[in-house]
Amino acid sequence: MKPFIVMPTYNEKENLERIVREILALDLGISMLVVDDGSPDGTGDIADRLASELDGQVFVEHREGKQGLGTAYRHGFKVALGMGADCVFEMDADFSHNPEYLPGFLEAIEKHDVVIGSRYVPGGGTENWGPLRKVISRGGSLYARLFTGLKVKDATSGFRCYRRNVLEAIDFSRISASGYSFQVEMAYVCTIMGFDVFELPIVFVDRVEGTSKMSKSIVFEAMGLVAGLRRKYRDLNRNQKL
Ligand SMILES: Nc1nc2c(ncn2[C@@H]2O[C@H](COP(=O)(O)OP(=O)(O)O)[C@@H](O)[C@H]2O)c(=O)[nH]1
Ligand SMILES: [Mg+2]
Repeated sequence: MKPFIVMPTYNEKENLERIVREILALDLGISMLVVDDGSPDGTGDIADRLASELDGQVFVEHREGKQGLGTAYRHGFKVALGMGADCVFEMDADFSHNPEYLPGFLEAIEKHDVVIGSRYVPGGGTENWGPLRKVISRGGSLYARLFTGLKVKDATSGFRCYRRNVLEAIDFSRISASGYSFQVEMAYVCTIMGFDVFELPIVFVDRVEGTSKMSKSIVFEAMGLVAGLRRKYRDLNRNQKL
């Protein structure tokens, strides 16, 4: 197994070094690919320093200006596959996604095509979130399930792992979401294509350092896009390449 973590960053100078070192200290043979969108706070320089110190374990892609989470992942997947990844993780830099879950993900991805860290299955949950963020997340998951018929309970979760063959089967030029709705679109496409999507319970902890990039426009993009998913992919059948 050659696992890669794609970690998008935008202004994560307080978190990046610590999370990278914590993940590598687990000694799971995981490589890390940071995709930084020209963070004004210098996160990209920290990533470069880590990449040269931890040569062969940490890699960096720099993009110009904030282009959204979805496009950062699309770019990162392509690069990680090009480097020979067998499975690719999505993971935030802000410690909301606890590195201690990584061994459980690696075990689960041996048996499933996609593993989603889920707050809304038994054993999962959230910590330190205010009431508004809870409502947005719960409401978002429910909204996604109602509009798309998805069985996945936490379709907006951004802590995931995909097997290589799943990412290779998807034509990313068709995935339109640039922001967080990317997660819902990916969960939907994977399900319709007949991949085995497994939800692993996780407790999501709100970030302590730095600030969230969630915004009203991201929520609105997500609502519109999710509502149109069924129609957009009505030609897509099980076991068919996208
Ligand atoms: N490269 C890149 N990373 C982003 C962008 N937006 C958010 N991120 C990163 O994506 C992860 C999740 O974002 P975050 O603000 O924590 O979202 P929240 O947890 O939903 O509040 C963090 O590591 C962010 O630094 C973006 O436009 N480009
Ligand atoms: Mg976060």
